Amino acid sequence: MEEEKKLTLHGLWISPYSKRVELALKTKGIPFEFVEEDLMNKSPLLLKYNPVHKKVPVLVHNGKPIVESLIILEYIDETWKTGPRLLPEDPYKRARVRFWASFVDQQVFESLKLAFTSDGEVQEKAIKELLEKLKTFEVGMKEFFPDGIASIERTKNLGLLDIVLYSGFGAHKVQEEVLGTKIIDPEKTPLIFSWLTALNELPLVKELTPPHEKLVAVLQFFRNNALKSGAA
Ligand SMILES: N[C@@H](CCC(=O)N[C@@H](CS)C(=O)NCC(=O)O)C(=O)O
Repeated sequence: MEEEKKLTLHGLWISPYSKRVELALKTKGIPFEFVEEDLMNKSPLLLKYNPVHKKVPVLVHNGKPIVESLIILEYIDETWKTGPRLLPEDPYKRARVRFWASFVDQQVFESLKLAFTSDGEVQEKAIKELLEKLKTFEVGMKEFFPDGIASIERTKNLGLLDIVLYSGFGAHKVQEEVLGTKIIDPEKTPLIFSWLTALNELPLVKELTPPHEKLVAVLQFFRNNALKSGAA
């Protein structure tokens, strides 16, 4: 019975998607066990729990698996109503948050991934598109930040959009070092820059962010492998 009440997250320390779930659970103060997966040698449990995508993260609650990070975040918010809410109560505001979370998850991440797995003209185009999409997101976010600037006060109760933005760009300095170009520019996207700066100051975020040099090494390794295998 005790075993059934366990909450387990199958994840990977470097995965931005897995980080989303860790952040959400810790923000709400929900205890869980973390199982580090090896994606080169997927565990039978991971394949059993996520037979369709075979990806992390998977959250297992009372023996039942939940997959896909955005769906997991909503499940957490609906199941543990205590602590800060990840989504607003108002249905219209919830819809707006979901819209922008999906925009970042699909559109912005797509260009970011392409920028890391390509070079030459393909990479140049991907970076250009990434910056355009970030600008679109910046303009859209004025709906949530009417002053056009974010502060620690505003971001300390992490919501869904904070988590999604952090998971993609919390380590933007690492990404900029590996790509050799600025992504989060305080001149071009001042709101996103101030937002990420505020998020990176939060003690919980600092605790969950791996050291800069370690991230640079892994990202560089990932990029080199992708280029070698002609991923783009
Ligand atoms: N849409 C998924 C993406 C998850 C994902 O891409 N996970 C990666 C790690 S960052 C993975 O498990 N990859 C294994 C594979 O592709 O075989 C989510 O939001 O959870």
